[in-house]
Amino acid sequence: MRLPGRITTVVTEVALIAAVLSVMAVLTGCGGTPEDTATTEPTATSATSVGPSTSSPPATSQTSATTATSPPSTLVEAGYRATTVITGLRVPWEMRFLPDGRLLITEREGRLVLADVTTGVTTEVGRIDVAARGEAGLMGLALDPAFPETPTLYMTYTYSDGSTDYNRVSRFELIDLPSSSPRLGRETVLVDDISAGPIHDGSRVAFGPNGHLWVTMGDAGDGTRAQRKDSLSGKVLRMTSEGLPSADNPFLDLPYPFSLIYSWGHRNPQGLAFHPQTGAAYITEHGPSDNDEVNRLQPGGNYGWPDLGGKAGRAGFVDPIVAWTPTIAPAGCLFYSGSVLPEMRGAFLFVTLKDSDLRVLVPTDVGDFRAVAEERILFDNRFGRLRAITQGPDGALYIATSNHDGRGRPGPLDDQIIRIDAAH
Ligand SMILES: [Ca+2]
Repeated sequence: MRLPGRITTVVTEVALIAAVLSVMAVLTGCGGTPEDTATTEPTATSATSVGPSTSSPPATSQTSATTATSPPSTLVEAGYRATTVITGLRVPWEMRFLPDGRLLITEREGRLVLADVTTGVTTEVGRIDVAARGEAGLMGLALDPAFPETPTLYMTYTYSDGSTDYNRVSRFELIDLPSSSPRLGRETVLVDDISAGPIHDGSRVAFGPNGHLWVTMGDAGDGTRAQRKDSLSGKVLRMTSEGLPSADNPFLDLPYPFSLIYSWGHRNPQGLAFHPQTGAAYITEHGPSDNDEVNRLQPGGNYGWPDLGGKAGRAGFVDPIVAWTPTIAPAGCLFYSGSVLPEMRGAFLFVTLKDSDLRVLVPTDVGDFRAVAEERILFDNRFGRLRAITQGPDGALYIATSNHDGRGRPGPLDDQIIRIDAAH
């Protein structure tokens, strides 16, 4: 939208079939969701700590953990149809489809939710005892590559040791997976004691090619950490599913856990995806007031923060593929590989928080994304802040709003999961 020198297409509205509707029906039909009592906005100073043994919102119980939603609303724009499929979430941070088509969702305040995107029904799977201060809390989520034969999850979250907050990467068992009410089981901590803060916690987690587990970590509010190799902050980490450094990691000469570092000089990477052909990792990254970036990761690469931002062209540093000033706050990303939206195949897609839209970066070469041929902007300011995106088994896109995160203006349906497919 504000990208001089680049082919930028602001997609305009073609038809507005129906805006948000049935609002009252949703509100009156829920019968009290677990979040009904949480009426205060999260702020940088408020602490939310929820867990199995601590005080939970009063509405949380076995019988009220399942919530049904109203019939969906639909919005058509530029040949795409956006349909609200899940409502009433609180800051959904990551979503992953299970092989059976159900959608697993982390909420930043600590809840893990299973959703049926065909019925709108959500079920609480468990709660993590998180320190949900500012941008921190329960964040990244990945399924084991052998799921469901190996029914384990990997999550990143912020916790408190009583005086200080840290981020960690943990593996969790998922119990009674085939049932309608699976629940969280035993936790195994993989990486611990990573600096955390109310801002810049990174924490996107995903399995890449060859079974490597990748984790993004922000600078946790101190940019100098990004240039220090005795800190895991401001880094992208690569490890085995046991939390050990991958065998060909670039800094194996460093003592554990710093041997987990794959790339460095990052400020706050909020998106992580892998190229379907080359397998290369890509991140979206938040700049300060300038130079939000999309980066193609190289092993051992220094991406500049806090010394450099954007395309600085400095020896010893890796430039981004593309940078945005003013900033847009890019978040979850993916390479689209479905058949429902054929014109997006091979494109790099991401959602933005600040600019509140869906971006499509068409690469100059779909075989290896190194430059942008065209940037398209979809559903600009239609749903508010957007944090997560995933591709469904049906080939449709699913995006999640983040309007309850303290920086948005939540509507009655928020936060929502919205399916995007072709309008015809
Ligand atoms: Ca950079």
